[in-house]
Amino acid sequence: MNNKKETTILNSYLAAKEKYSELGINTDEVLLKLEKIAISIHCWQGDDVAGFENPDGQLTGGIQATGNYMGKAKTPQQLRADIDKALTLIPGKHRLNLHSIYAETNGEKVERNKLKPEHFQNWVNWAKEKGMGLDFNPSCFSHPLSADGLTLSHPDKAIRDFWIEHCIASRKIAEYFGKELGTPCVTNYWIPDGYKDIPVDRLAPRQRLNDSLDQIFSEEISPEYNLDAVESKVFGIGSESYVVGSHEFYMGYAMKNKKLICLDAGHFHPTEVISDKISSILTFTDEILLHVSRPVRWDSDHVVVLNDELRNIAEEIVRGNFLERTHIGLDFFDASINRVAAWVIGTRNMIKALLLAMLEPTDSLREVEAKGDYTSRLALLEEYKTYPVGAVWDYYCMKLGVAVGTDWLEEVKKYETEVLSKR
Ligand code: RNT
Ligand code: ZN
Repeated sequence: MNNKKETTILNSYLAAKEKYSELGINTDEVLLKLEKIAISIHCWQGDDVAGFENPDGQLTGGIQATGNYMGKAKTPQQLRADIDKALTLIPGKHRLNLHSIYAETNGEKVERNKLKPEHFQNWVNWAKEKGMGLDFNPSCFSHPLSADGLTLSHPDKAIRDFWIEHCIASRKIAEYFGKELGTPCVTNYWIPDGYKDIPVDRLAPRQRLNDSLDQIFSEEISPEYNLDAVESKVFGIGSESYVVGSHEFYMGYAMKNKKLICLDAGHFHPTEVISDKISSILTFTDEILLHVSRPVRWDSDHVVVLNDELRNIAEEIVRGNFLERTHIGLDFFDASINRVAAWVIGTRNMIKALLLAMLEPTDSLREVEAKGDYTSRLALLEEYKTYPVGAVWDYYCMKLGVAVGTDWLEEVKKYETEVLSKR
């Protein structure tokens, strides 16, 4: 960046700083706080949730990545290179969220219930080098034993046991991540189980799932190394009429068994939002996991944009003082655009939303609200929307040595020409 550009960014920042200080906000302090927030970036945006077990296999489980953009990562080396590229364009230090299908088995066929920490050693080494934490997910989809859409709730005990063993193996891998990297791994359990058409027995599959989860979690693992989260869903492709792991099911399970609830933004009815659920759940539990995503008409997992719901999610976390108790994970996969750009856009938006929330004079707004002055509440909230957050954001990127404004796009385009287009 040339000096002139730098000076402009700095001057704009100083003007913005002044403006926010009138509201009692110290932007320097906000940026130091923002730098400490680690977003859990999902590895699966890089290869359309394919993994390395069977990269050309079909993605099943009722989730879909649509599009056929060139340059998809096909090997662990390519995927890591793409994530590395994305990370250089995202300010701050973050985490990587892996799925068990990203194991590296050296060409050997290792069944999912036999996976071991050693199959993730390259990922651990990679994370260590960067001082990053890892999060994890057992993969209960895209597998012959999940072909009929049932896994942990399957009526066949042998199939259920396979998936229980897979989840137990995954939990051990997660524990290893936590030990090696010095930060607890959040392990998230999502299963596709459900029925396309109207079931007769809604209870038995849920009882079986309850029992399977109890078996998976029967061994104590220190929360210093691993935290378990369970993710509900309202419907999936092929499970339109019934989902075993519904919201109520996992709410009950998590409360009773002291697990984290994972709220995915795309897993509720179309007008239902997760932002409103955070404060309710955190009234009763210590921590929560979010899968920040963007559903468009259905659970489509579009790249996260800076829309009202993203802002509301960030506001809830910041206003409620929940930053320490919320694990912010991303969950989207768009195969129709440059995948590195997708990561950069979505993650930068998540951080921007947090910045916006942190620049709000919440205490004074709370006072206005407590007095019943809803006129001022609305008026002020609307005015603050056009405060100069952009200047603070640009300065933050510059300060952390990351491309400012649209500059990152040029770098992604260059990477596309030099690397992605040659795959
Ligand atoms: C599926 C869930 C789940 C997956 C990932 C790949 O609807 O959202 O979290 O997207 O685990
Ligand atoms: Zn999810």
